[in-house]
This record gives sequence, structure tokens and C-alpha cells, in this order.
Amino acid sequence: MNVILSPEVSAALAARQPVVALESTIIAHGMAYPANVETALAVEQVVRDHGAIPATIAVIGGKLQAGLTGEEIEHFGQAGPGIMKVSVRDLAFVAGRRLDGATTVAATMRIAAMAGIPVFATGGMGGVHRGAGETFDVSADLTEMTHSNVALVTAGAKAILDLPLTLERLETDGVPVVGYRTGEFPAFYSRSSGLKVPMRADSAQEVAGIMRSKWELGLTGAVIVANPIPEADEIPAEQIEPVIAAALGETKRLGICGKDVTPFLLAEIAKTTKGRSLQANIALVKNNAKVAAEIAVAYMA
Ligand code: PSU
Ligand code: MN
Repeated sequence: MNVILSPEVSAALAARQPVVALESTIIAHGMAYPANVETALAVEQVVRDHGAIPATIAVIGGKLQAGLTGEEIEHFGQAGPGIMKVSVRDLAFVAGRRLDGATTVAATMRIAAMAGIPVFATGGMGGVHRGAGETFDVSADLTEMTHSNVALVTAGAKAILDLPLTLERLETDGVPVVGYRTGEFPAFYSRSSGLKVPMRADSAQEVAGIMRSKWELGLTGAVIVANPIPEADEIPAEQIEPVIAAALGETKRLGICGKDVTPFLLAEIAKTTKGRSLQANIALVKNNAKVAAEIAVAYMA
């Protein structure tokens, strides 16, 4: 096993108990301190409250780890952008150099699959960026969906991305996108995007059934569970759209590219909305953790 499991995660997997993987880029690069640490710990508690064991995934001193201590989460939160954002491309580098790394959806999925953890909750997945025809900026999260047998619970994808092109790419790659109690692909801060999902499920048991069927058939890769933000916490699309457009303009103006794009946009949007986007972000991650725990319980039953 290439992954170091915490004693709790190790015992849970050995006993075939439900486990939910969680990412660490959201801690180090997705939110500011101390909200990032508070959220990471609260999300772990939500997973526990719904009958599963949380396994926050990161690279620590070059070791791939599933299940972090409170001190380790605090370290990632405090160090923030001082810790490298690690996608699949970067795993060999941080491992070889014995560095710490905050894992993106792609890298977290890969490590979860190595560890045998089939369910993963995030906030929002990466996707095809607006203007990708020019920039070629397509998140490695999408590539990973064809590789790792993990169900990813996500609040759709943020409207900083080109959502129609993201869905096109997933269709091409043969990745099922299942609307969870919705027929629409959610747009992270907003419940609706106007885009249809190709399929829906109305219970954790249905999702677990799709996961089993997919992998029993030898169909490699992810099942995306698109779970909308709770109504009470959503920001209507027409309110958030100008904020996103302005943030995208700033990226262009400052020449930000590569892996810096997503963290920059998140921080800009949080600044402009004076924390409202952060509040929505926290609410949707918790909601995803709850649904992921329920799916993990159903999958293990
Ligand atoms: N979307 C969010 N919050 C996040 C991210 C995406 O709403 O924190 C992070 C995730 O870790 C995701 C990564 O995997 O950004 C995608 O980065 P990129 O676009 O550089 O692939
Ligand atoms: Mn990118």
C-alpha cells in the first residue's frame, strides 16, 4: 500500500465500514484561515454524524496520507498557500522531495482509489475554463474521472468554468453525471444552471447501485454525483454572475495562469461578496459531506 492510513481509517476499511475521502486543496487554497480549519473539522463531523469515517487526504513530508490529525489540518490551514497545491502531475515531485502537498480533487481521487475508499466529498470539481479554446485550461480533475473508481459528490461546478463544455467533455469521456434529486447540473453557488444532467438519482441507495453496476461491468472511472447547494444558502445566478465576470477580468489583466487561476478566482469572489460566497461554500461542502456519508453507508450495506 502506497498510502499511509490513520489508525481509524485503517480499522474502518478493514472492517468494511463506510469511509468518506475529503480533499486538502480546499483547506490550503480554497478558503482563508481560520475559516478553512473550522470548515474542515466541521465537515469531518458531518461525515461522522451520518455514520461514516472521514479520511482527509494530503501529502505530508512526501507521504500520501488518508486520515489527518487535528494538528495536521491546523498546519495545512495556517500555512495556506505556503503549501503546494498538488494535482496528479505534482504527486511524484512532492513525494520525491519529501514535501507537504494539498491535494486537488484529481490527486485526492487518485489517492482515495489507491487506498480503497470509494466515496469522496468536495465542494466543487474543476472543469473546462471559460476561454479554454484559447488557453487550453482544462482541469486535470476531468482527466482523473476516467481513471479512478470513486464516486465524487460535488455541488456541480462553479460558474467560473464553462459548464456546457465541462458536461460535453464528461460525455465524451464516458463519465456518468448523476443529478442528486435534481434534473439540472448545479452551478455551485446556485442550484440551477439551466443545463440538464443526463441522469438522476433520488436516494443514496440508487447512487450506490449505479456505482456497483459501473465497476462490476469493468467500466473504469468516476461516478459524479451533482448535489445542489441547499436552497437557504444559494446565491442567485444573476447576483453572482457579474462578480465572476469581474474576477475573470482581473485574471486576464494580471496574466494569472495555470494552477493559480482557480485559487485566485475563489479569493476574488470571496472578497467582492464580503464573505457571502464563503458562507455558501461552507454550506454546500457540509451538504456534500452529508450526502457522501449516506452514499458510503448505502454502498457498504
Ligand atoms: N472549486 C472550488 N473550490 C476549490 C477548488 C475548486 O469551488 O477549492 C479546488 C479543488 O481542489 C479542485 C481544484 O480540484 O481547485 C481545481 O484546480 P484546477 O482548476 O487548477 O485544476
Ligand atoms: Mn487549470
